Amino acid sequence: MPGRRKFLQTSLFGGIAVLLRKNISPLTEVEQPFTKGNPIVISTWNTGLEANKAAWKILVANGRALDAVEEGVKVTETSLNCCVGLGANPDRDGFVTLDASIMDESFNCGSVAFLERIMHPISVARRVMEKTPHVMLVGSGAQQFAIAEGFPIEEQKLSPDAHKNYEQWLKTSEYKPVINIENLQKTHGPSTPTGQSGEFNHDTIGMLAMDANGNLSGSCTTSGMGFKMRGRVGDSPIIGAGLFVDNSVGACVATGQGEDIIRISGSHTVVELMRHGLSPQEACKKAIERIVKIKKAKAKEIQVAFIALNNKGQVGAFAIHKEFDYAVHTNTEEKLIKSPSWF
Ligand code: SD4
Repeated sequence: MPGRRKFLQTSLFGGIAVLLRKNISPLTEVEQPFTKGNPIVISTWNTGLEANKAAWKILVANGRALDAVEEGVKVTETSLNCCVGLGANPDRDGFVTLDASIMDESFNCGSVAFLERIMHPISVARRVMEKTPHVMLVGSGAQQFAIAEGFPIEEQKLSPDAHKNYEQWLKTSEYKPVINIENLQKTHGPSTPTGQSGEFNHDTIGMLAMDANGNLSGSCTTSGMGFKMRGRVGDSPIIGAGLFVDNSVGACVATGQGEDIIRISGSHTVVELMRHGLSPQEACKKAIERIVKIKKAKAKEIQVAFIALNNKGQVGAFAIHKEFDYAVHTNTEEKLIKSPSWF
């Protein structure tokens, strides 16, 4: 039946009851057989719920998936107390530096890296895609381009949360990324390894959408790992690592330890696995397995998660560690899904 969703349940009844109370679904695979006019948007982490709403407004009005994934993640970039954008944790020198990428249904793509003092790196990435002969601009060149395109230059100032986290981090000045998870306090207690006091310690939103014409697009925007070396760039702005879209197969976006996502060209790998017949869920799992094998015992210390959407409208995800959620919005439901994980 068109539009029918099939849910694969992986939890016991008790677990389901708890999760439903929290509006977190235990379901691990959503299948939405593609029919024209049946759009879908998915995004990483619980911040994806709000971002999906903005994307959905565009999809439901028969807009392009490309517009949806740009507008969606802009919501997260704007929320200054959040994990993404100018409100996020700085690098070890105390500056917030941003990376973003966007890709449409025709292999058009654009990205920015090491961009400072611009509120919406995702929109600058789109301008790079649409207005330059290049795919990627970085640092002062990216900022110069953004200003020339009319993007306002923002004040150089840490958000109150980021300021507090940075002060705390300076006490040891040790770069030791903590595993990106949600429900941080549940796992670490009130004093978390980097001093972060909120419910989560992730720094990224990745979003994938299919519009009413069956076209796919994706976006990814991040402040990168907090307290990174100045000039460090992660996977998010690297097409094929943080994000990849092939309209004839599917799309994938990544979050977590960027260095280890780059190592296996993560998002491209997931799309290639789907091309060879794996479901989005299986493809994400296989790519995670590859990272776990490479990292050996160190896999316990890092988080990586992939979410994927194929061109039939099926979605899936897989993470190294638990406490990775992703948000799904279809024409009948909006929910947070708990991703299955290696550990
Ligand atoms: C990075 N992948 O810069 C990003 C970080 C991230 O949640 O996803 N944090 O490596």
